[in-house]
Amino acid sequence: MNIATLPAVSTDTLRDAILSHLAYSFGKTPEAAQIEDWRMALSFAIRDRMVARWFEATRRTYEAEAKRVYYLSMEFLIGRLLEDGIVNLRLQEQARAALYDLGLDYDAVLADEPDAALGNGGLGRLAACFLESLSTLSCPAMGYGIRYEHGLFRQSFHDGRQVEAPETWLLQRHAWEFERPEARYRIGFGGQVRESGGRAVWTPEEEVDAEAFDTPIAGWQGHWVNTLRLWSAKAVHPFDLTSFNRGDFAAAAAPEALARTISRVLYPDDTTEQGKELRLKQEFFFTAAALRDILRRFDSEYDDLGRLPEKVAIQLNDTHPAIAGPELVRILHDERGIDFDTAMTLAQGTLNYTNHTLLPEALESWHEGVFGKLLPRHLQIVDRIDDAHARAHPSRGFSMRADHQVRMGELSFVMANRVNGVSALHTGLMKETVFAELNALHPEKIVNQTNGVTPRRWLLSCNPGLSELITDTIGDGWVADLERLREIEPEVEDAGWRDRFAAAKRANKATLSDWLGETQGLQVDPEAMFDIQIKRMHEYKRQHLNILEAIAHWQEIKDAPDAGWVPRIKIFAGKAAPGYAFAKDIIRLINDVSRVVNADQATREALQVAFLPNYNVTLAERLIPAADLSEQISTAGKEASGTGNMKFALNGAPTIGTLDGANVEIREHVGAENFFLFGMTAPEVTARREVEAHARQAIEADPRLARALEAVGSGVFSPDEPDRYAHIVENLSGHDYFLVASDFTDYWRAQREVDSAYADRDRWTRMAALNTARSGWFSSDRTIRGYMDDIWGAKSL
Ligand code: 26W
Repeated sequence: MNIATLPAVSTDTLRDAILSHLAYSFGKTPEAAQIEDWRMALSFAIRDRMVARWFEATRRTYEAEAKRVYYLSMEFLIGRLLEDGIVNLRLQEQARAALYDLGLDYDAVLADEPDAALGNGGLGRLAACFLESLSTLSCPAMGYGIRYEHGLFRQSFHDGRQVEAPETWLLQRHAWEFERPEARYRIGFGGQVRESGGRAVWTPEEEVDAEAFDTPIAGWQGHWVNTLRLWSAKAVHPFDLTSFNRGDFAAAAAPEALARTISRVLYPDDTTEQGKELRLKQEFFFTAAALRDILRRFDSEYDDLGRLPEKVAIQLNDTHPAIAGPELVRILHDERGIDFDTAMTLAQGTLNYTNHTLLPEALESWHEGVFGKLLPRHLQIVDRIDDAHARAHPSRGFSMRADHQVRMGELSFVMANRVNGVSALHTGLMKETVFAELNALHPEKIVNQTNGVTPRRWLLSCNPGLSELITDTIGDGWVADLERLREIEPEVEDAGWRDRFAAAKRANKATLSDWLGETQGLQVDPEAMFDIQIKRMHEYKRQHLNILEAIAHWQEIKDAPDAGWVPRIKIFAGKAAPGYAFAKDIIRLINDVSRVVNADQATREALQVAFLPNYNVTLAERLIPAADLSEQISTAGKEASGTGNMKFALNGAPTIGTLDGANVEIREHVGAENFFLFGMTAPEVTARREVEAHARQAIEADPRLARALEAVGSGVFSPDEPDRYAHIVENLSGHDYFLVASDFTDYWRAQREVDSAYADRDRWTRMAALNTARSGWFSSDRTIRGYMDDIWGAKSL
């Protein structure tokens, strides 16, 4: 079968395929079918058209003895897969028409699919975008992760407070996985290590099986299909009949329940490592299973482990799979008999590590007690790795084993061939801060790979209106070569074209307004400016700076209601880690402000505030195309990159932001005149922290800020509990580590510039269109090409 053209699929063919799956795969007649049955039947019909290419990709990779890329990640924030499959196979028209013929609404069938929420935020979504780009670039690759039974918790609000509930995606049938009972590996924990015959022999005391579930990941045009292999934990002996026979049913079921715990639920923390043993168990479980699977495949092709670095590139998505270093050395040395130094060198030639955060509390380090109890042999190997590195670098001043800890950042760095940051600023800060000494010892190791996002999901699929205009203007080559968006730039000078651009945005805003009305009871004027901040809740992301500006804005509107304010709706969405009280209080404050401001008849035409519950990939796809303003307001030096910022720019929403993470590069690409910059730079942030009472000073210098804080502190938004937010005001007037007070005045200034720019519709449309035209570089295809060339040495087939 030649790979060139996909067999054309007509509406009739697809409709018949849906009907046959409905009957033969789900045993349903059209009359009896539920919406889920139709969704599953359509999904199977689409999946069928991926399978041939999947087999082809596997066969060609073996045939070419190609170097393989393995992406190890604790998180894959996939979202929905049906529309992504339809869009990548270019079957929208046929799918929509086929369902229409069957009396079904395309959007309603798609909306029945639950999100695969197997991630917390940026790191997990990046992994999902990377897999799609790896397939689009026909790069032989596999993702390895955990098949959590429960993804990121469902968020709802009770009296404005976040309430968490278990996420239950697997309660509905899942069309996008193939169970692989034959791909099953025994994973051990705990136990003893003893010497025999000059070799260390580890005898685990607890064992669990890792069973594979494969998901096909199709790229653009479905030319190539790679595999995402997720491991599910299964009991070695699932049922204890003896206990059952003596009536102890709980004991009988215990083994199965205990084993399942390992892949039961995603840890909902995205910045603070909890040091929980189960988390380390999860990290070792999927990493060890992945290495087993990788070496089984390698052994099936090659008989010289010396070629491992030549044929295999493993990417560690942050330190979460860092145990891969010691585990690979253990297998090569303890099991395969390769001497320690060679085993270490082979591992170092195969592994690479991406750092996604500089937040000290997010850098994983395990107490040697917890680590040694669970992984006694690995602790010994970490010590030998640390000793070997110390011997090679006697002048070094650090140890990965300081203070009875196992520091996973340093371990990953030492065991990696290449270490990369995720934006130019972040990579620079890595060299100056957390990895300064290691960078000095290994100046060649750290490289930058600025993040990217897949244009298929984040433009073509979620914004068909704008995509159509672009394709009408420059053809559809941009979908696989996003920097071709530059070709629309000359059209921006044409008033007619600008009108079509504005009309596409306007239509998206009308669609969102209808949805906000139907689902949130919000009456929103699509003419108003849609000002959106959507991301995980965290102090460094400064959602509290945003709501403080909203409060000051509201107060100013009340002072001068007829001052010709630009109507604006501030939309927030984002989850807080369940244990992160301050972030949860910011959510509650925003909901309290929203209640008061939206009920204020005098001001509600000019300003509304809304916090949408249960932010996830699908909600992002609904909000971003309708955005006018992208809020990227983190304290400079704290957001490693950001990827939402890229999605907004691509969808024609200018940014108000600081010089942080990839904002710096977005501003360079779109032009300073198309970016609303404010705030201190990273070096200024460091200097400002040294200033005595910096927050108090800022508040005294800005009566607008003082007044807004006063309102929060005195209970204007919590009349039934006036001091509900006293601790937030105290923090922002005192320690204010993230410099909300010090950046407020400039943020206010920038927001007023946004108002005047938005009021000049033609100027705004130009800025918005130029953001789209000049953001092509932020495609994850460009990012993956960088990894292939600079880190993996992998080729497209
Ligand atoms: C141990 C708990 C934990 C879990 C996840 C700590 C840290 C994480 C992630 C590294 C947090 C994360 O998602 N980082 C984000 O990664 C994105 C992709 O590179 C960046 O764009 C964001 O700036 C960064 O915050």
